[in-house]
Amino acid sequence: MKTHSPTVEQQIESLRSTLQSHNHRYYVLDDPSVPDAEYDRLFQQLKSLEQQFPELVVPDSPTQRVGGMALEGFSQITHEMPMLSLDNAFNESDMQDFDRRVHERLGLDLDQPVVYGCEPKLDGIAVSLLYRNGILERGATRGDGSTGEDITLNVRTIPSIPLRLLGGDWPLVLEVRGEIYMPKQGFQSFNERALKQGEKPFVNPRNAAAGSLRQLDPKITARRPLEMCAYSVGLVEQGSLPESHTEILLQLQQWGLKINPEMKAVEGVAACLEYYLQLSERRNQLPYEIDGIVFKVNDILQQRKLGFVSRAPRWAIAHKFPAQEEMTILEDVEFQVGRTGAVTPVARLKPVFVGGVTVSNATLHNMDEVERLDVRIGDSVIIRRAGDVIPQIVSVILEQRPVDAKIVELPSDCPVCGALVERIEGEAAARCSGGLSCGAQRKEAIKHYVSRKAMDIDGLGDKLVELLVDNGQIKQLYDLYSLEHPKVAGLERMGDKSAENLLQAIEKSRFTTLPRFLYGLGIREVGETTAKSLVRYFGSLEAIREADEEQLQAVPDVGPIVAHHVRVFFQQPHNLEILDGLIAAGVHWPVVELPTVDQQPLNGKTYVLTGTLETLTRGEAKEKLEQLGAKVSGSVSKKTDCLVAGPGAGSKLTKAQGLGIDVIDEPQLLKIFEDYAEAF
Ligand code: 5U1
Repeated sequence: MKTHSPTVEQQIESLRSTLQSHNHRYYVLDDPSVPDAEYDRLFQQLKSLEQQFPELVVPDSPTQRVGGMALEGFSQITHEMPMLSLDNAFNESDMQDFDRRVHERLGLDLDQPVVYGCEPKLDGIAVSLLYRNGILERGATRGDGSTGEDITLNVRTIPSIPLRLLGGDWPLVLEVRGEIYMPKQGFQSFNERALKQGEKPFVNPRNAAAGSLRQLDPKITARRPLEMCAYSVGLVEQGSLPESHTEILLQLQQWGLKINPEMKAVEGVAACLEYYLQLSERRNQLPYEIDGIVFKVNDILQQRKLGFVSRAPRWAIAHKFPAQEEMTILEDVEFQVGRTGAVTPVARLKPVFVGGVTVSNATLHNMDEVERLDVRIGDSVIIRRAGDVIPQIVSVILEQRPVDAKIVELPSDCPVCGALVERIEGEAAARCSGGLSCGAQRKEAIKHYVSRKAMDIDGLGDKLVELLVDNGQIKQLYDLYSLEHPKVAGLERMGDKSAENLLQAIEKSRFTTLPRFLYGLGIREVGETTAKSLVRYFGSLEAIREADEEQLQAVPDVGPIVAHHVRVFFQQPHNLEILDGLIAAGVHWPVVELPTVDQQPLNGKTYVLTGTLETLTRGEAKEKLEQLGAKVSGSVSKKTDCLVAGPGAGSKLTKAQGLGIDVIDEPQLLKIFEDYAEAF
């Protein structure tokens, strides 16, 4: 049979529907079907064909998401069907009342359970998307419910919003309603980038979504990590939809829209309350912010019978979670001194109930943050407490600033020891210059030294350290090892047995490992991993102590800043005196045997790196592999033992597969590093 090559129109159409389907799998179903590189290749093919045949470009082509000029302003649109809001329930009894009202209006007995559709209430911006003949025609904000703003150009840039619906059989006119939001991860990365570039970060993901949609230039919106989740329909013409709310959402999903994966139908109000409890426990693990659960009578006929009251339907309710943001007054700012001398401003607040607990303190991080927030004592502030995160001041209500609001000033002298407080250029933290002569730094240094990952001295908690420093039993770290039983036993809430146990634990800590000891010294920027790397490289404390910054930087993981801090630490006579004191007190460790070349686990193996690595740079991966004895080569050959392939890997991967060479991905490479670190 004779075959015809496809026409340009057919090629273009095929590329469009393939790209649309990949897009749907990636952004809507979170289940990518092809590597990014393949998507990019198809996209470029389509773009190039469209450039050659501009008359074939259509607005719903995947290449046309971002385009056009910035607007002068948004035009107003009228919602053909008003966009409603929801009544709120704040507790179980509000929910029971809602269910009772539903039963009464439907003429049902209370023992006949109503079926409710349940789903999280996303903390974003409500929008309407109008599809005509399956093609996205208009996107609009909710506005006041009757009139909103035309944000079509901006919604078109959001990858989880289909420009044309999938499948067929859609109504001629279909208005989809839902929430545009910024997932937590995207919000965090966006703010980190903004802060790095000296720009103002967003206060929360909701404001970030609102701010992003309010952009007059769609190119800016396109760069924001926004998503859209559908939760209902508005206008529907010439076509029919299923008879229950949850089935309608499943139908929208079939047409390519994203719906919430937590959506489900349950029977009766008790099951609604159970759903609420279960989701509130998982709230902090969800990848997006939610502020409650929405319950809707599932049967559309029952919804019609129930109708509306003012602007809210009688068939739906939002059961809200306790607020994660509240307003309160900043009563004072105090300064705390940490282990490394960092002088940190801490906000003392008028107690306020937020995120399920009463909050009276919040961190202000450093003076840059105080200045960025422009916060003054006496100000009304918004406090946020999400999950177990330390409460934060997110913004100041400037309109409510009292005339006598006091500017927050960094003290010139340390509030604990009186030494000068210094603000070093390029560093966010201000520091007390008192070093270990500062009581606060000494206490923190001891707490760190005895902590689990360092010397692991059981029974020596923070309170006891404070007591021992305050009553003069410990002046320097090494005094730990000359504590006397009667004096310890005489301390508040101690006694003979606890004192004995504590002294035994201290005794036991004399025999440790060099990485633990090094970490326990509390050198700035030297965490557990860096301590291990230093020991693995130099083998002894003497060698680390003598190393200059250049030699230190030869250690994997050690850059100029860490090298500088290590060098400075070992240059301070005071620190050397403490070190020698600890060793004189009997702290010791086994001699570290540096692996000889033939003991290195990857000795003689050749690795090749290709594609993108997500958690490591190429340089870091190479360094670590070399440290394990491997040779890292730039090209694949018969001599290659293993190819590490990240996303976007191309010809090297094909070649390695052809030669039957082992191929691993980044997580497998990390596992090799981890296994070696454990063996160390
Ligand atoms: N999940 C969900 N959020 N939300 C918000 N469903 C839902 N329904 C809403 C609103 C305003 O309104 C209904 C009346 C359609």
